[in-house]
Amino acid sequence: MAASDYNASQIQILEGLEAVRKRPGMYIGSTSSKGLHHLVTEIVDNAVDEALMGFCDKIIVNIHNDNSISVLDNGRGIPVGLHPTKGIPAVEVVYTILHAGGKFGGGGYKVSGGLHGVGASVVNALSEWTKVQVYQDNKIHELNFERGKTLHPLKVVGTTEVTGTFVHFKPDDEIFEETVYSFDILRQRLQETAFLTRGLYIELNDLREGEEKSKTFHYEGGISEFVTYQNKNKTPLYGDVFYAEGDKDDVHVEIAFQHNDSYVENVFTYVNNINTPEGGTHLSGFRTAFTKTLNDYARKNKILKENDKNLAGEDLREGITAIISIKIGDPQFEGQTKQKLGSSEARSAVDNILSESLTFFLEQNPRVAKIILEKAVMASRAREAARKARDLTRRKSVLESTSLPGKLADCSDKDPSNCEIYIVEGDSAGGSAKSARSRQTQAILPLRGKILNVEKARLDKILGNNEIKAMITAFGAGISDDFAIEKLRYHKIVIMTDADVDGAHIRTLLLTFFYRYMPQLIEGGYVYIAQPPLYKVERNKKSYYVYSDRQLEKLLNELGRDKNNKLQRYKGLGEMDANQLWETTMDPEKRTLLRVDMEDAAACDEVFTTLMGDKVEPRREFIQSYAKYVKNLDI
Ligand code: 1YM
Repeated sequence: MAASDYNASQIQILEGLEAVRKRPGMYIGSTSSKGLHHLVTEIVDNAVDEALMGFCDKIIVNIHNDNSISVLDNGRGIPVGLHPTKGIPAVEVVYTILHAGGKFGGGGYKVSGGLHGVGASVVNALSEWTKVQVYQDNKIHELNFERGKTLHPLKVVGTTEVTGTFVHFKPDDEIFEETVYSFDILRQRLQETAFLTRGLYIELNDLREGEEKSKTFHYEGGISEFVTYQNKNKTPLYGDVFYAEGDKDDVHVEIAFQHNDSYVENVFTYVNNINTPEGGTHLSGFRTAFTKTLNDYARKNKILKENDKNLAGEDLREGITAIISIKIGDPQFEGQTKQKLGSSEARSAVDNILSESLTFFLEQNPRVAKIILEKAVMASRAREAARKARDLTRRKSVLESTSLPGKLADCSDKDPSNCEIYIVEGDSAGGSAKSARSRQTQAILPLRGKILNVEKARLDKILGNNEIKAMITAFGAGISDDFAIEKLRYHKIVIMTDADVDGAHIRTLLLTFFYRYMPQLIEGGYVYIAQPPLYKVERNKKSYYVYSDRQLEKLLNELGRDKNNKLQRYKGLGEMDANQLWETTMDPEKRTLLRVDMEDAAACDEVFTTLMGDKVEPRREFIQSYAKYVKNLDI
């Protein structure tokens, strides 16, 4: 390769990585905690791909004391030979050139890959430093980078008996607002990956001083075990988890499900190991086949009589926990956030494989078939009752035209795109919010009692709950099947709760309610979480509001730590007067709002089952770990 080509490709590389550093959000979604954790996923995904190709069965992830992350696998090692056109080792290409990966290394197609499919070079560009070691041919090959720039040509630093890849990186604090890793977020993501990759060992070690802990995930049962895990705080209606696996049109499909005695439907869908909270063609293939196969069975076995109507899909899925995991070569995503699977071959693949294996399963397990169908019949009756109750409320609202809830302080502007509604925990905070707000565009709805646990009630009961009724009428868009987003009276729905366990609980309840009964609110990006300050620091009559520990650290460094600093920690919204509340949390010019996405809402489900489930132990663990977090904030 001529020197000028080499220089040209170097310039190209630097420009590419510079683009990532300039607009990191475009490549990893955000530079908040989410983006920070996403870096780990990007590296781990490469190791998971190696496992899916059958070359690796163990991945070790370590969180180091400086919040750097290392990932080790026992695969073949990233190729170290020169890349045919770039003239540098393939491993260096993978870590320095955008969108590199997969294909050119030879071999099978890439099935895993991060949400944005951008891979290792992005992680490298956004890290203060990165070390990559490849164990291959009894040698340890090493590369080191600083903010994406290669520090030296690939070198051999030692010998080894094993093969594999080791990557160690430290996220750049010039880029990330948050640089402290959460064991729990990584735990959840890695555990999910282990469930989805049957047989793979994943180990997570927290090596930070005072935080030392370790977890290993390994599931020979794959997604069947995932279903059992999801149902662990619930009561399953039958013993066996249904499982099917098959290939059609180059789509690999795995499906597992089991019903429990609750009334909610929990169907988790994945494409190439990535969660697709907005569903898509794989989900609709599942639904069609599930409904049709069960109705066919019910007719054939005279459980449905000639004049009976078919059972509705949603009734058949009441209380179901299901995992649908497909692997597909070149998935097409659509929708606003590009998170909904559009590939049509996924629909027919899931439909075909489920229809065939479920028909067989029902014939083999008539007792299970009977349980599912009986639950659906009950669900159908309850839904009919709910419909009647709803018709009644609807007629009532026509009669009384001013049926807005009494405690709602509405805004005067009538254009929904200008309007916001704050859902506020408690009357006292509600009072402050009412005097603080900008009357024209901000409405306040204080919630008095605890809102109902929607996971444990059917729609008819949910519609009887006062707090929920107040929200439905205030929003004006209906609920469940009748929900009509175009009738929504506010385009921002802001949840404002205290920064304590109760506040977290109420927020979870609200999000779960929206997720279950008004998912369009979350899909459309209308739901937000207010960010009240955690501290006020006063110094020489000047006050500073502080929203995170990191910010506090920074401010105290700037001001200098001395006795004249007065530090106040806000435990609840009630500790702020109307002025402070406006200035810190409600003023559209100054506040920060967190927009809730489907992934956040879906994650609530786990917290929710932990907090509200029948088992005491997980709840105690949650509250204890949360209490520790709050105590840390106090320091
Ligand atoms: C700790 C992170 O990246 N493992 C890893 C990556 C690769 C391979 C093996 C690999 C892939 C192929 C052939 C192939 C990658 N190679 C490439 C590329 N762990 C980690 N383990 N041989 C080895 O895909 O054909 C990209 S990722 F492109 F260089 F082949």
